[in-house]
Amino acid sequence: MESLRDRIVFITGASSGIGRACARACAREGARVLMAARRLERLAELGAELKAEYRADVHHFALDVRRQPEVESALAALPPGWQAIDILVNNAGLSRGLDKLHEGLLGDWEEMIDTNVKGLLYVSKAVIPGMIARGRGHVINLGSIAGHEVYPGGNVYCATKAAVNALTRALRLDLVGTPLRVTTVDPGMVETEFSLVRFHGDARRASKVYQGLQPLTPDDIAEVIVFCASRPGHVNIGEVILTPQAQASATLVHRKN
Ligand code: NDP
Ligand code: 8X3
Repeated sequence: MESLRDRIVFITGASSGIGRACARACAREGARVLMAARRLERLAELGAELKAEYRADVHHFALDVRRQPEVESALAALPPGWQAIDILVNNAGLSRGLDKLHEGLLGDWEEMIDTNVKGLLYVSKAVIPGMIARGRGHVINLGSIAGHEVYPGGNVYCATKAAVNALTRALRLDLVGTPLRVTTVDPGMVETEFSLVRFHGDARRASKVYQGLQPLTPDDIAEVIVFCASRPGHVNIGEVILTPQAQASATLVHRKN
């Protein structure tokens, strides 16, 4: 195992769910944690917690990954001590709606494609050249089992996560000959704000998604991310798929009652 101590880990979407748990786990491991999301007040709160609990070195800034100029300028404007990012966790992402394709909302499609695909590309492009120049770096993308299988109503979300899968594999090819590593972590059902966002704030519908089974927790995913990031430099974990024990596929889930 290689220590994450003093490594700079940049996590997009650190204001909630998996990103938030990842920030916490990295801080616990002694990493320096750089956090971005749109909800600044949540990042400030989390940063204060991590400082108090782990005496962590943290820095946060507001970022909408869909805005390319903003992504570029925010990363270029990082304080000098925060620019040498070692590990990029491309976590910011969302689903919107579960409609049949021919009934889907254009706004939902745009938001998913702009965030999950284009946002991931914009952030990657802003960070990876520095990693190459410094001769070290690890890109960890949050994919999904939705990138491996489709399910009814998943259409555009699944397509964005299939794109994340393709981009992860393509990036690994493009970086061959450099010391950089590229990983995709692809969970099944994780209880976060994901379903609340998918159903546009309908909490009752969101809670039904996890009824009758024990879903993964954000901490479960964060531990996998820490594991991938802390392998010795010659080890590249390409892809990790993890689901709740009761979930056999994107469409086959065993629920009690
Ligand atoms: P949450 O809704 O809890 O968290 C999503 C995070 O993404 C938030 O911090 C949100 O921050 C951020 N985000 C969304 N849009 C943007 C944006 N335009 N710019 C910057 N940040 C943004 O969901 P999860 O933690 O579950 O999701 C994290 C990742 O994990 C996503 O990529 C998701 O697709 C993936 N995933 C989730 C699974 C699940 O079952 N929960 C399973 C498989 C993969 P803010 O709103 O403050 O900007
Ligand atoms: C989230 C998992 O199955 O709800 O990516 O699409 S799923």
